[in-house]
Amino acid sequence: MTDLPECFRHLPGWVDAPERLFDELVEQLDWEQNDITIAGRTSKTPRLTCWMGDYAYTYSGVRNEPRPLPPLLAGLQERLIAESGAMYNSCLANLYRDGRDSIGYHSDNEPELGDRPTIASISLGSRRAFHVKQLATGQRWTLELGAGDLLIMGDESQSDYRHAVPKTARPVGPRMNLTFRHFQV
Ligand SMILES: O=C(O)CCC(=O)C(=O)O
Repeated sequence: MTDLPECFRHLPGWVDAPERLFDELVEQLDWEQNDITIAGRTSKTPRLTCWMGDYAYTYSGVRNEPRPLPPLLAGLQERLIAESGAMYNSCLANLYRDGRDSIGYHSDNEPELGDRPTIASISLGSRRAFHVKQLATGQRWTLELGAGDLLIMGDESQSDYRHAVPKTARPVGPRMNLTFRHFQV
């Protein structure tokens, strides 16, 4: 397997006590399951989500009203700003309840994120495969993201690549992902 493109930086085990953070966030966040409309077809998102920050966020035809960022995540956001040198003011949390939950190939390229956004993505809970595809060549990479891992996606990661967490038939427990973003209005 060739190394990931440089605009994806994987830092395994970056979060201290990831199990405790997972348990606290499962309890504390206001999880919801949205309807999404893609190509005129409406269905339930195959995962639970919680959008936090100061601004509403519209993607896949859904307007997400923001919840406040809990103190637990505000501290983490400060550490991520120091680690990556990028700004963050919002967080999208995803909860994959089991292997049937997933996110299809996409990029985080909403206009409010600006050109060449840097996204800091933290994984908690069960290990899952993370797929990356280069648009120009179709080349693909697979990365295993485990509890406490940080993935920083910067530079051309959102313009030239797509990423996904596919469904798996393997018996897996719940996984949470926190993607910190800088929302500009
Ligand atoms: O769960 C992940 O690792 C990725 C989540 C993601 O791609 C997103 O929220 O846009």
